[in-house]
Amino acid sequence: MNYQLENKMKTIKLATALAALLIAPAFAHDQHEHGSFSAGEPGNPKKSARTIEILLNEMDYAPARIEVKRGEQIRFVLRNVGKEDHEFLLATTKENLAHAEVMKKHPHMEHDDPNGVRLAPHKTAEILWKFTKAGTFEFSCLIPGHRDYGMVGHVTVN
Ligand SMILES: [Cu+2]
Repeated sequence: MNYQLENKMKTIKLATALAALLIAPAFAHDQHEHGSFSAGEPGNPKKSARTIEILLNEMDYAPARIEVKRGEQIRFVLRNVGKEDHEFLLATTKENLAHAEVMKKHPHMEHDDPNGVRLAPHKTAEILWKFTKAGTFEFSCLIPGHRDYGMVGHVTVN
């Protein structure tokens, strides 16, 4: 193989590998393999769900502690009744703390993920979530300072 052709082949192989990396998450999403969520998976709107309303305020959640059964689907109705923006990010404590570090550098990061939302004052949002794993998870507001002041709640999945 001459030098030019060999280089071309290398480029093609690299491009193929990159394409596979880009396409893989899209496939995973289509197949509902939400391996990237630490607290379970996005809910299925066609299935029944228990509604839990949670109020977001300076600087807490009400209620701040809930219990669910493994496999249960919850429709979180989130209302920001405070005067500042607040978030509800459902994950493990480990994941939220890592995320908090990123938020220190980018405090205005917007969240519109299946497991989280940022709400302006007086806004309401819903998150449909299926708790597929047993354990203790949390919801937290990672706007710098808010978590430390008390914006963290816990979900126990039995
Ligand atoms: Cu907050």
